[in-house]
Amino acid sequence: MTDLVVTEDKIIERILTMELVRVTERAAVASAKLRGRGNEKAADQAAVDAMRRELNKLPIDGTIVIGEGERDEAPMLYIGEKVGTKKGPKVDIAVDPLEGTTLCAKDMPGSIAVMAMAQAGTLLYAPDVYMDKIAIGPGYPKGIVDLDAPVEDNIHALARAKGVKANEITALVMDRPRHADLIAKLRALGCSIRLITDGDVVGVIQCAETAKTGIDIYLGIGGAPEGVLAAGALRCVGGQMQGRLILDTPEKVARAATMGVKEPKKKYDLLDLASGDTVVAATGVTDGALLKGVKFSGDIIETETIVYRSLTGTVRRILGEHRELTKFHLD
Ligand code: VTB
Repeated sequence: MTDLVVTEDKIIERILTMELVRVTERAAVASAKLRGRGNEKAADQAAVDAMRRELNKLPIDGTIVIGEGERDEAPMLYIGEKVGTKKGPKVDIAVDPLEGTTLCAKDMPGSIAVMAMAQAGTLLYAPDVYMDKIAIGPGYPKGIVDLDAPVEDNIHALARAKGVKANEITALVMDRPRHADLIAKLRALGCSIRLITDGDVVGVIQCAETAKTGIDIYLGIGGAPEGVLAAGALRCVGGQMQGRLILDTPEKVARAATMGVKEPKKKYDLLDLASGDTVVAATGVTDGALLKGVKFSGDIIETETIVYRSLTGTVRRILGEHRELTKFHLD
């Protein structure tokens, strides 16, 4: 199912797959302690601190390619920051220490701690701008939907391939005013629309698990960093995705250019977003469709983590039981 286009030199040490679990677990636990406190910044900072501490213990020579922002606006996990012990392979790291900060601050479903690791130079250096995205799950002919095709054509093509009517297709869309036109078109087709308030990393992943989630297609505009993280997971399960950065001001075009984006209007395919052996790990912070949130029960802290590895197509779910007595949260 997975696309084995990765050359030998792009394979990362598989032991690192398991190492990512600790990183997202700890970020999730740290932010979960601030669930429902109405303080997005504090919850995010807790996740950032914990993630950075754990990343720096890994035997990697890592560079943050997607992080908390540029150096001047983010003191930690900024784009370009070096992480790890430096005694190991050169890798790209993409992080969203707390994806869905609002969800966490309001104790609503769907916030996660998520990161991706891949061989250096294989993840898109996406600036923190919007990305127009389209994604479907595995099992469809390649190119059946296209970011530039009218939404009606995409839905009809997908419905035909699935052997259903257009009004039996379910699309996942972020509930934003910018999607009014898209939503109206989907409504006119009679599609079912699952609207989400935040968290489109999971949103994209959900369209690859149609049998479980009922979602056939992800459509609309979300964050570009989230797009790259989701692409890493889709590479593993074998779906299709396209994305285009929304660089609608000369400043954004210039900033993207400094990050290596030469064609501002380029339509990125899954393999442009994540071309190497990519590992993605996510731990639930609040309960959600993909993962259970962190559970505090007495001295025991329970976590659920999912890890995707594109090279092998392996998806692992890891339940953790952590004991605070062992100073889990300390160095
Ligand atoms: C999404 C979503 C995030 O930002 O990418 C979105 O995954 C995009 O930005 O959880 P807007 O909120 O401006 O629409 C989040 O909602 C928050 O980071």
